[in-house]
Amino acid sequence: MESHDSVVARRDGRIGRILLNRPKALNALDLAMIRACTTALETWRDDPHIHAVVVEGAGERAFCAGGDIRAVRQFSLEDKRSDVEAFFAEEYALNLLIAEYPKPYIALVDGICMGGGIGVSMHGAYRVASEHAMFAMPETAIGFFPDIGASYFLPRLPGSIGVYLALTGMRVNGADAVHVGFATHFTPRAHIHALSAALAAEGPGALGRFAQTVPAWTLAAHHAAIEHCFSADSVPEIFRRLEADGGAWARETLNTLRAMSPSSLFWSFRLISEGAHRTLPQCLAVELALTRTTTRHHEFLEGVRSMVVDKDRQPKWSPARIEDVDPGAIAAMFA
Ligand code: QUE
Repeated sequence: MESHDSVVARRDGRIGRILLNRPKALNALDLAMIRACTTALETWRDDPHIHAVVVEGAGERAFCAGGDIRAVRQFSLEDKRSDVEAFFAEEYALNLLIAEYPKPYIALVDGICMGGGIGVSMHGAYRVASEHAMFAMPETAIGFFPDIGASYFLPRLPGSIGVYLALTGMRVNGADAVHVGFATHFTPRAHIHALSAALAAEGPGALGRFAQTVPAWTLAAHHAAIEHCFSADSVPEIFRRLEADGGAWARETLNTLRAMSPSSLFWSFRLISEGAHRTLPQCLAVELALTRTTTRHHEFLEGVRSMVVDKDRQPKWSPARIEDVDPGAIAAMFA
């Protein structure tokens, strides 16, 4: 089996193992890693000795913190459009390969799992979360949008939780991940290593034996408010409902939303609303088309600069207020 520094792919007993191995970058996916994962999955698809695939992240902090969005911004600034296109086209093709994979694909998420990391876990049959798991789709904070097939799976999470998670970028802990549907099993970190070994020896049957009862949903107290506010049919109406609520949770949520790119809130809301009626391949195609307009947009260049490159965390959005977002400019992003 081919083996790269940043991805270690190897056979182990009855399974194929993929280790995302760039811990200093929180295992964020670059194009070489995407290609290595794709090659491993294609090699194992028709190998009768491989009964399942297990994916893990190296180090204690992250499963995978996302895609290499810093490189994408640099390509875009240098007008290297074919490099931008290759990154997203191959990343989304990997997401679809995982979704359609004929063998159980099992992600062991024992740390940060955001954006592209959710793309290489959520589409698999099984996602095991530990108490150190932290799931989030934080793209509205960088002027982008929830991609990697999120426009397919977010509108299919219970109620309006997917819209809430997409617009606020709210972090979801390992137990809550099972409640909202990011994860299928909850297994504490102390047992993840034994689970991983058992998967190689027995296959996916080991999952149930290591799964523990999920602790209570921390957002239960706000469930009704989330459903009321985020089932609105537009971003301004979501803001109006949160303002009308007036409680501490609603004010906190408004503050979170006001820090996000207003334009990004609009195009993300539209994408997710429409995704409810599309297949996964359709969603990925629409997302790929949206990368062509968003990655050139001021909001993406400024958002990645502020949150990932310079880390000043003070992005200067333009327009800066949702009241000033031009619906025609949002519609043009999808054209
Ligand atoms: C919002 C995001 C991302 C982010 C930070 C945000 C994102 C992403 C990364 C990231 C993390 C580690 C890396 C890297 C990129 O950060 O999508 O290259 O090494 O991929 O506030 O959406």
